[in-house]
Amino acid sequence: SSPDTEGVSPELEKAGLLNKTKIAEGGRKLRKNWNPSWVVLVGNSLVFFKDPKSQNPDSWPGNSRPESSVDLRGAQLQWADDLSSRKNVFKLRTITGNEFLLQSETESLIREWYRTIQNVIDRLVSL
Ligand code: I3S
Repeated sequence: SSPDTEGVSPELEKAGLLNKTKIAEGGRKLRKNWNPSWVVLVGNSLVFFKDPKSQNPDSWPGNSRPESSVDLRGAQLQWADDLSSRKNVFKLRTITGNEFLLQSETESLIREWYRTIQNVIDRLVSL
């Protein structure tokens, strides 16, 4: 890392490839568009990348910047197999009314993501 960012990078909690679609923006429904996304849980945020090579915050803003990011404070998670024909789907709703579906073919993997994100949300409530 460069000297001016050393020591201030938030802790990287988890990173991996999930399928993602945004289904609402500010409470307004959007048309689904599933895409693979490199998802990084870091500090209070879930950060989405197109490029799996940029998960390390020390490389930001390197050759691939985040596509978008989500503030987990006040966010809500729920299993959402009713919202998709896909299996292993959960919905993440931000406090601003943005909604995402995240999905993996691997049940254990999506469960681990759910648990880890929920832990961060819970931790933020008590701060
Ligand atoms: O919940 P929906 O609207 O049935 O979701 C499906 C559609 O959005 C479809 O797109 P178009 O209707 O724009 O062609 C997507 O291709 C599907 O992937 C969506 O359903 P799943 O079950 O994959 O979430």
